[in-house]
Amino acid sequence: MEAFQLTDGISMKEKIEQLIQEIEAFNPENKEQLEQFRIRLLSKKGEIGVLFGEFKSVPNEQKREMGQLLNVLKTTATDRINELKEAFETAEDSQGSGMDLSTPVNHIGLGSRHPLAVVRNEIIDIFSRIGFTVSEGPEIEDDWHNFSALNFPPEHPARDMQDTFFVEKDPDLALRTHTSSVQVRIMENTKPPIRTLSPGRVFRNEAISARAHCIFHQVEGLYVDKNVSFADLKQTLMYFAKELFGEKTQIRLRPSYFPFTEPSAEMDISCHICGGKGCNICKYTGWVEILGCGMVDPNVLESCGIDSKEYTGFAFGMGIERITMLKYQIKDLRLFFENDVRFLKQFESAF
Ligand code: 2NL
Repeated sequence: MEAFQLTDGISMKEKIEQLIQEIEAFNPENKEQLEQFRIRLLSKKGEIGVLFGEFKSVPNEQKREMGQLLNVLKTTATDRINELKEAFETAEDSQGSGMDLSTPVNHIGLGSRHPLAVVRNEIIDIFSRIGFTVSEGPEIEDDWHNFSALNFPPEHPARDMQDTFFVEKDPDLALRTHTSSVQVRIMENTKPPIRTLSPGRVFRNEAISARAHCIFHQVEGLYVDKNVSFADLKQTLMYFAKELFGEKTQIRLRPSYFPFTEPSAEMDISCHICGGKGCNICKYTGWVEILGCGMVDPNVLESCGIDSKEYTGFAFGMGIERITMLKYQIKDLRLFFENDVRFLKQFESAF
């Protein structure tokens, strides 16, 4: 049987074999040559397309063989062209695009600790030297741990929506307004002696200003044991004040009131800026207030399952923002929360 002839005088089989050979030997110098080759063979009116077009004229008895050959031709062309294209692209990625692999990476500046973290860690260090350990608890609290166990009367203003962020009502869940709630949890599940420090974030519904924010940070301390006295409280806080503000620091306690302590006091330190002579930091009084404290109210001990006839305790609480502002003479509380690097950079040497 005679082979099917094409119009240019050679058989279709020969033409296909020629093309396969040419494809296998094809080695373009660049992407443009490769693209020309692809258009010549594989575009709509390309040579392979034309051959497929002529397939309908192939005699029936040769259709099977020609069909197979045509398919081999098409896959050989497609595979070879894709393979060459990929090789050009890989070469471009590693050098052709003008990228210099020896260029140093962008310098990422070293960060520094936030001033609030620096001061919090300093406070933790001071108290850990006299046996206090750090405790933590949830930021969303129930009414018992935030208020009731701490002797807050039912009509206390802090229980009002005006002052506290409630998450749910009946049963109440709120963002904790102090970290005393952590210490309630500790007392509930620890047998005294207890010496614990609870640093953390607390929340109050306040208008934001230079002196107030709805989020701030506290450190509270609690010591419960047999025979803990007000003298122990005073001595502990004097040690703390001298460690944090310097050996020459004096303290004084003024009577105050908290629902959870009795008696209660506010502690001032002698002004570390003017040494007591009077300046605008201490408002010309020579003293600055730094914390609140007192003897744990027996009702609180009992609420937490501690026998108030056997045990006594003292507690204190301070705002970390306030202490940090005093220590570094920061005038506006909002600076702590803006994360402006120009502010944060000023504390690079603080630790
Ligand atoms: C302040 C005053 C204070 C306490 C916190 C406390 C905790 C328990 C029992 C009794 Cl579990 N008291 N904490 C006591 C007195 C004062 O904080 O001005 N904070 C910023």
